[in-house]
Amino acid sequence: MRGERLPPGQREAKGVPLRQISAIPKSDLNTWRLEVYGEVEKPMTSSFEDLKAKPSVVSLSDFHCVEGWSIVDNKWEGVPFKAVAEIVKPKGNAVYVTFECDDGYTTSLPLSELLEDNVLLAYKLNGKPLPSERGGPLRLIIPIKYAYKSPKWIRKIKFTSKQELGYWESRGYSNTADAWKEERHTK
Ligand SMILES: Nc1nc2c(c(=O)[nH]1)N[C@H]1C(S)=C(S)[C@@H](COP(=O)(O)O)O[C@H]1N2
Ligand SMILES: [Mo]
Repeated sequence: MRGERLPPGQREAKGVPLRQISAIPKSDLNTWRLEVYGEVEKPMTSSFEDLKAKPSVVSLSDFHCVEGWSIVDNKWEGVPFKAVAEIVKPKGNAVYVTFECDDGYTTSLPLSELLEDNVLLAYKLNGKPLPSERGGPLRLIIPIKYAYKSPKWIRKIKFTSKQELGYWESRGYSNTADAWKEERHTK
């Protein structure tokens, strides 16, 4: 129900829980590069400086883990995903996008859902540089989905014609993961 503050079955978290499949990766911003490739006309490699020079937006949203906790009122700041899509020019057969992260984590989403205004490649949280434990230097934020669709430590973004199943999605978690429809597990 959209009238409720939190999606069904969610409670406000105490503190800020962290979730990752292994150790928190550290990276050197001077040598860090984001690679955008796959089914695109203009593959791109960006330094952190290049990304920060692009027009940024601020988006306030709540954050929902499939385990049942939510963190409300997060002020994320970064580059809208659709701005990156406009630069790399997806080919006609690019229908999905896979995110590849420094810890080996992966997740994927339909390109159409990534083009919504509130989907960000975020590098700031609540006015400060995104801390490494929260996914810095760069994470995706897609507020409508459970948080396993918001990958931390993104290093590569791959446009694909077929959907590649992500880490949790290949372990029984929903591939659509809409928090408001309570899509937690594979049916
Ligand atoms: N790279 C990476 N991103 C990830 C994960 C992960 O293990 N590795 N876990 C996901 C899950 S299950 C959740 S709940 C959120 C947790 O984000 P937080 O640590 O900022 O609270 O990150 C998501 N993104
Ligand atoms: Mo999660």
